[in-house]
Amino acid sequence: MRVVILGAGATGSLFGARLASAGHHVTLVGRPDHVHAIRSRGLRIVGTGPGTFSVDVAEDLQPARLADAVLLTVKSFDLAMAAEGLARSAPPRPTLLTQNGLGIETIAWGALARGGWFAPERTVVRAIHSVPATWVAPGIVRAAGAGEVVLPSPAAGEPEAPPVALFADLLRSGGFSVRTVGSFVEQVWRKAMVNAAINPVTALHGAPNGALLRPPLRAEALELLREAVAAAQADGMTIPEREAIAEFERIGRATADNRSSMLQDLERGRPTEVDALLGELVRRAERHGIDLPTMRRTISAIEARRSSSPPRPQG
Ligand code: KPL
Repeated sequence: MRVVILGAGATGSLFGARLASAGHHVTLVGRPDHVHAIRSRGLRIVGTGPGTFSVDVAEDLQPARLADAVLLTVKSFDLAMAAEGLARSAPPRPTLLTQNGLGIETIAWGALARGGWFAPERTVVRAIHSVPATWVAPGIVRAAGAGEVVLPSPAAGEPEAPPVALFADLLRSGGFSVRTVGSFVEQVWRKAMVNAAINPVTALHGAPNGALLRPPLRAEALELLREAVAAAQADGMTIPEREAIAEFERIGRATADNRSSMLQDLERGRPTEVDALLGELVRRAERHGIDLPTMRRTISAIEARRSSSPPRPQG
């Protein structure tokens, strides 16, 4: 299959390497330094499933015109721009979204429609994933375990349903563990809650995900998780606190050696997903008259940290 991956950061590159090793023709669309490194030395994966993989690279969206499938793996804050650019460059293609956060598909549908795709909800599939990937340097990404991809159950007998089976088969062929669930919206909430607890605490303390399973950081993460449970409940998504904690522990263990995406963003002096994750929860809670003070403080702390650390050279 011809697969184009739009957003060749750590996650997109790891997906690309795994799919290339399964024999797919992969093109990574990314930043110039990464593209040049891969062009000259191949894409190197260290850690779990190491090797050097042969993928095509591009700095523009031309390859998407002939793609059988597109993985849109940019961060949530770049999603609207990337999706609109995709739709302006290529006819509708089966497209997978991998971003963290709530309401991601609505952002993508709107942007794809602005770019000219008709009824993008028929071609776009959203994934929730915990595939642990860390950026090492241009051309090099570390995989720290297997992780999991969750997709919505394919809608049986609906001719215009999005192409879930295509992505489930594609990802499984690359060795990913894929689960399809009927209660996908609830899964999105569960993952958003876990991200709201893990990402900022690891980012502020420079700690790997596994450090949050033990004192003293566990208490800090659980305070955020409790506020996320309150936001979910206010928004009509009843997820008991003990289930949220069990999910936090499950993902924390599965990605124990990983550095969260927010920690990596801060370390690289890049924008973070703090608004898409914590900001969105605060706004949703506020609509129901509920204040989330720990989240508000944490957002300020992340923003302060980001503005005090000058952007580092990319790599
Ligand atoms: O989604 C993640 C992220 O870092 O954004 C987890 C699952 C926490 C893995 O690090």
